[in-house]
Amino acid sequence: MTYFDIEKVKYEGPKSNNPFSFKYYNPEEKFGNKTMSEHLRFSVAYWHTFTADLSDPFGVGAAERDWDNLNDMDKAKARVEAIFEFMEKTGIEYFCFHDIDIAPEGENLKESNENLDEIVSLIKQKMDETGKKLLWNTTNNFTHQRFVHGAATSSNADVFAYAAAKVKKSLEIAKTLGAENFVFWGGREGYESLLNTDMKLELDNLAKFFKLAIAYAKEIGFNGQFLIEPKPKEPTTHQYDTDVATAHAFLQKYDLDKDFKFNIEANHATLAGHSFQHELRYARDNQMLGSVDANQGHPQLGWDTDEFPTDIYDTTLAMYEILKNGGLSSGGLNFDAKPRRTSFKQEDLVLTHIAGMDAFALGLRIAYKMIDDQFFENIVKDKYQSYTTGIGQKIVDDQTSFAELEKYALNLSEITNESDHLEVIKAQINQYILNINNGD
Ligand code: XUL
Ligand code: CO
Repeated sequence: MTYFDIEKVKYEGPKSNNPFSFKYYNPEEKFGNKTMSEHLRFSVAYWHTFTADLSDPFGVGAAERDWDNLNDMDKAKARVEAIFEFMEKTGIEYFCFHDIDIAPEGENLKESNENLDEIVSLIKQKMDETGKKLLWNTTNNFTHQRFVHGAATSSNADVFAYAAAKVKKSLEIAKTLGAENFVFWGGREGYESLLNTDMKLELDNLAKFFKLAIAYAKEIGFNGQFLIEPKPKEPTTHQYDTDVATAHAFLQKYDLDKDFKFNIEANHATLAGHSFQHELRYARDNQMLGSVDANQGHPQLGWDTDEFPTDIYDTTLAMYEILKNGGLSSGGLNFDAKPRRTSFKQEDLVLTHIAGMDAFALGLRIAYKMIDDQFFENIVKDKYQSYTTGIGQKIVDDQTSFAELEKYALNLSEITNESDHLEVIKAQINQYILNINNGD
């Protein structure tokens, strides 16, 4: 059975009119010592692409999928066939999933685990045949009603135990499939209201949960990178892993910061009132940038719309941060993104990924050129040059005191500041975007 009636998607360059071709993503083209494919490490998200039906709070599913009418386990198996064909045709090397994306939940935990075992062995066989790799897996500890008060932060200790059992199974799957990372997104780790919440106990428990997970990973020899995916709200009013800075402080407080990095999602950054670049920069500056959920929000909608990334301004600045980080190491660019409900055909799954891959490929091309020219570096060097000599140098080197600074200030006749010319910088970025050599 064939699910995508197309040839393998090829690079045809920016002048091509073929929607099933790459305009900017040329996988083998080299930038420095890495190919585009090695820089970008694209990944497909099982949940949006093979499990979701495009329902929203106001409407039922709209997606038309070949596996719609199959029963639970047959549907799960068809999806495995479909995702591997999809990765082959799009040239995407990685995939990611939650436990419940790949196999239906049974009547109880034991049955759910049996379903998982059957599908995981099918996935393993497909991975061995095709060489495709698991970027990360994770545990869905938020959809089922048992997680109504949270999972690791639930007020009900039975739920803490159940959530732990599910993560234990997911870690075993990660080990079996050689996952390069393991993600924790605290889907319901937060609160509806502080009026009835013991925030201290909940945060202590969350840290204990992570320590137990680390101990079990060590015990079974799973060496993938642990990642936390911050998000400020939705589904809870307040999510504990609000943003990178908050989650980093939490990790440091509980002495967990050496065991984790961050999986940064663009739409979560904007929900937190930050730019995507801000979250990447904060993580990079603290050696905590692990992986990226590549998507974008909608400027007029205030929720997590998970659109495919097409804004090249954003992808350029994201790729700038990633290149300056020396790449993503074991991480990648995972399309945690879904077609709009109006793009309901199966072929839209391919077309949306092409759009996202091209947007990041273009971002890589532009950011690479900017770094080659030391564009931002020169701007920043000029701006902060007062810290490279005299009193500025002393401040940087911890060689001064308030008394000395007062003496210095008393002797200053006048303070002169320079203009930032920020609008010129923005105009120059436009020039970079418009003048980029598209590999022609
Ligand atoms: C939810 C979200 C999740 C995580 C994995 O907003 O981004 O899909 O990426 O649980
Ligand atoms: Co995500």
